[in-house]
Amino acid sequence: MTQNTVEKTPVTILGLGAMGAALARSWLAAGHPLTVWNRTPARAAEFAAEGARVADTAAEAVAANTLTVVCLLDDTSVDEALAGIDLADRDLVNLTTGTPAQARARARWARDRGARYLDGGIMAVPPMIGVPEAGGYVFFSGSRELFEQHQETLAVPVGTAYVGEDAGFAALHDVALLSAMYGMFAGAAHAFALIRNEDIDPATLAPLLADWLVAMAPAVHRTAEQLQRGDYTEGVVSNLAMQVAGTPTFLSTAEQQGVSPELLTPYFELMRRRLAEGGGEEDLTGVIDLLVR
Ligand code: FVH
Repeated sequence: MTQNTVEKTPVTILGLGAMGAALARSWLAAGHPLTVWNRTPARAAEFAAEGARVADTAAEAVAANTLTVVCLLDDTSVDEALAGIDLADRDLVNLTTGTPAQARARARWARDRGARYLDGGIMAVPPMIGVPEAGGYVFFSGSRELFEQHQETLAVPVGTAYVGEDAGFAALHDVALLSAMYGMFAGAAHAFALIRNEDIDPATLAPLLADWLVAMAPAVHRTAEQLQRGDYTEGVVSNLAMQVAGTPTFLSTAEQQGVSPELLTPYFELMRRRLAEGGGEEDLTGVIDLLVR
């Protein structure tokens, strides 16, 4: 073991699925002493050859180091993996995707067991781990003290973005961004469906689609400004009345192409409702108020 290795914070990781394995390898590559545990032992065995200590049980893995990173399938898996384990004086960083409520409950649960807790939402897919130029990062929330103490270690696999003491905020940011992503994928699915039965190569549509989505994305900054001011008519480029007038074109085109409009209609319905309420001169921002119950 080199002097350099000795100085790196030892890390325990619970969960060696696609994401956990990528995280584990990046800490190993950076010279962090690593203890790993996985429910299915076969997945952990290969890490021994890569320099990790393989624990037989989650309890043994947690006892091995102060800092434990959890990256399991869901909150139920975390419950099952950590059941009955002594967490006193441990630093628990949970990167398992969950809801804000689950994160807050887990923070209370950890505190009741004497652990410091940080929740994380991973904004990256496994191939982005350990590749700084890929732009991945993790939202963290919960104990600021824990975050600041371990930031250097946590930043080894991907970037870090601390979003507050409320343990639920990382999950909330994570789910907000991923929800927007699904909206984008839904739009792209509709676009590809429109050309599916035509003599148009999807590979020629793809770059056009990507460039168009990138060109439109900065509109979210105007949305944020309008929400801050409470005035949705400020800086409007394409008003709601004009956009609603255009919706029959989209629906007719879908029908003519033999494509179900089911991904578009819920959004169009909200646009029509806002127009009916008098929002014709506004941007699409008014739709947000219709969503908030
Ligand atoms: N992979 C991705 O693209 C996304 C990117 C954004 C973040 N997500 C979240 O990361 C968590 C882990 O995801 P993953 O990709 O590693 O998932 P899997 O490859 O399916 O591995 C799941 C691991 O969880 C273990 N596990 C499942 N159930 C239990 C349980 N009841 N007790 C203990 N461990 C459990 C599973 O173990 P095994 O099946 O090998 O025994 C894997 O280690 C996740 O929250 C994503 O939403 C990934």
